[in-house]
Formats: sequence, C-alpha cells, structure tokens
Amino acid sequence: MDRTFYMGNRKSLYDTLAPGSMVVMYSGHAPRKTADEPYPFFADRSFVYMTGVTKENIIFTAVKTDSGVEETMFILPPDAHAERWNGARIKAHEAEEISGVTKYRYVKEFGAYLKGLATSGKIDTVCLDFDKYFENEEPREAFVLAKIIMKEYPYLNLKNIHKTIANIRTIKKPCEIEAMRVAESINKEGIINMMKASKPGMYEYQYKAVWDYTLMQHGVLSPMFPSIISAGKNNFCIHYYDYLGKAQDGDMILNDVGSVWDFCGTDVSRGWPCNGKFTDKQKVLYECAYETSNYMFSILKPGFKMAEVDATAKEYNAKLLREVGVLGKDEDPGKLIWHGGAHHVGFDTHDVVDVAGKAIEPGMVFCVDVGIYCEEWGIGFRLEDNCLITENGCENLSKDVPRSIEEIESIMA
Ligand SMILES: [Mn+2]
Repeated sequence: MDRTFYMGNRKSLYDTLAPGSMVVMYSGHAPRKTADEPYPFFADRSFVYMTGVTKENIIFTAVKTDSGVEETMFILPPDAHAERWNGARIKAHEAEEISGVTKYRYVKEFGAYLKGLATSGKIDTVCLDFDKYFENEEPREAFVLAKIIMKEYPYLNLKNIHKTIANIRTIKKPCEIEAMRVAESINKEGIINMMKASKPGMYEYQYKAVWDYTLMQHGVLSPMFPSIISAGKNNFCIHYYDYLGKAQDGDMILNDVGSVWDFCGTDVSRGWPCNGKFTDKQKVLYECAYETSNYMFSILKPGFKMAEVDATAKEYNAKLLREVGVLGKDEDPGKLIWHGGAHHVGFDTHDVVDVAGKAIEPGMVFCVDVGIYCEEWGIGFRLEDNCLITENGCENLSKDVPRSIEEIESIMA
C-alpha cells in the first residue's frame, strides 16, 4: 500500500475529532507462548490500517489543535545486541516512508511527552481504541494507559474511537479492492491445486500442504486465517483444525481458506468430492447451495439491509432444500443450515466494521456463505464467496475459483 492510503485513513479519523483531542494507538506485543518463546507477533490491524507499520511495541500519537494535527511515532531505539539476536528495528526514515508520519521519538519518551501535553492545557481528551473481545483477555495497552490517565490526569476525558475506526474501515478503498483481487487469484491457484491433487486416501494435512505451498510460492508467508480443511464426517465440525483425517472414496472435501495481499484478506470456501465425481446425493445438495449463492449475487445491491443477507440466503436455501425433498415441509431449516456468514472482510477476516442497522453501500466487501450439513447422508460442505458491492449491484470477487459442478469435475478429471 502506498503511504497516501494510510495518510487518508488518518485524515478521516482526525475529521471526526474536536481540537484538544489526542489520539494514542499501539501496535501491540506478542504474548508469551512457553518458556522464553513468544507467539509470533501480529500487529493490531487498526494500527496497521492507520500507519502501515507492523513492528512490535510502537506507539502512534496525533494531537489536534486549532492550528492543525501533529503526528508523532514512538519507535524502539537502536540496540546492537538486541538487533543481532532479533533483527533490525525499524528506523525513523523507514517508518516515515511507509506511513508518512514525519516526527519520531523513542518509546521510553512517551510518558514524559504525555505529561507535557496533559499539563500544558493543549489537550482535554485522549482518544483510544478500546478494543476488547473476550471477557478474560489480558488488558490491551489502551486499557493500561486509560488507567494511568484516570489516576495521574483525572481532568482529561477519555474517548473510545473503536467505532469511529470501524466506521472508516467499512468502505474499502480502490487499492484495497485491487489487493483483494491479487489475493483471490492466489486463492484460485491454491484451491485448483488442491482439487487437482485430490484423491481417495489423501490426508487432510496433505491438502493443507498443497494450499500452504501455493501461498508461499507467492510470498504469502501465512494465510489470512487458520485454514479449515477437512474430509467426510470432519466437515461437520465448522471450525475444524486437526488436519489428521483421511479422505475415503466418496467423501466430500471441505475447505474454508483465504489468502491475503497487502494486508487485505479474503475468505473462500469450496467443497468437492475427493474422487472428482459428484454422487447424485452430493449433486442434489450442492445445486441447492450453488443456486442460493447465485441468487444472492443477483439481488445484492446498495440499499439492501446488511442484517437481512444471511436470513435471505437461509430462506432461499431452505426453499430449494424443501423442493428437492431433503428438508421436510415443517422441518426447521436449522437442521441442515448451521450458519450464516455475511461477515465483512478486509484488514481482519471478520472485519472490524460498523454496519449495525445499516444498508449495504458501494465499497463494502462481505462473504456470502452458504453451508449445507446433512448428517444423515454424511455430506457437509459450504460455498463461500466474497461480495463487493458496486454502484448498481455487486461483484463476486472469488468467482474465478471453480464453483459449479461442471467446472469442478472438469478440473479434477
Ligand atoms: Mn467466512
């Protein structure tokens, strides 16, 4: 991404703030895994969305006054010993090239910098991304700072900018869409490679190896999210990560995977018979999912209520399943349809967006996920694509990943 993207994102944030506001954002730190080994570091995605910087323990601040906005990034100081072991730390000119932020200090100066501002009368509000997901999670840096501010500078207001950032992240910029297109082309290659390699007796981890290999060949060192790749009855676990099962002749393979490019993620699911030939029962169920997905892409457009996407897909899918006699007239569709999946994708797989109660708008990208799980027949799979909303309708960004029975069978022949 060009730095003008990050500068534009920050400007959108500043436009929502009153003079006297100070923004503080953290890249985060990796939790400890075991012994002296931390988990691999993964920078906070809102921090990356605003700065492009992906290094650990970096702080970004912006102070808005009547005369403008002053941005400062706090980086780690040079440390020959630490850098010999763990690699070079980011330098000011490198961070400037990426982010467009021009003023730099070292992290250890942050406390004094904050004190100077807090006691100068220049700021009255500190704006933090209070991002909390799990009840018992370790408090993120924003919560730690908030505690300090309440104790040391109780006259300052605290403002939560989580929803504001989510709102800015909701509509994708053209460069994000272009990055997603690159990721989708890698998805296509990876999924076709898995389809071509597929055969009875193949282990789930062998499918995963094909997928990971394809991504690595494109310099995508890690997929967007932990890949879900399963065979047969394991497909009935929606978030399955064991990879130890073996495809038996007649099994369906399910995968729910996504590549990423320039931080922009994708999330695509396909299902196929491991032997390359759909049985009659697999065809009946697959056609229902396929028709439902096609129907959704034919109706989604600006103005459609976001909250109704999943319900509409479920209703249509249930209608088809009833028509073919798989679902009884009075049976609950929940028997076969276990989930929706209309989540937005972007810098996060389940993207941080603000769409509650809102209508669909151009530039939104979300998944259309149609899953059918028929335990009685031992067949479960999902068909998930990435829907970009356009001015007049929508576009299926993952349409080139084989979707129809004919396409899948001909690739696997
Ligand atoms: Mn999904």
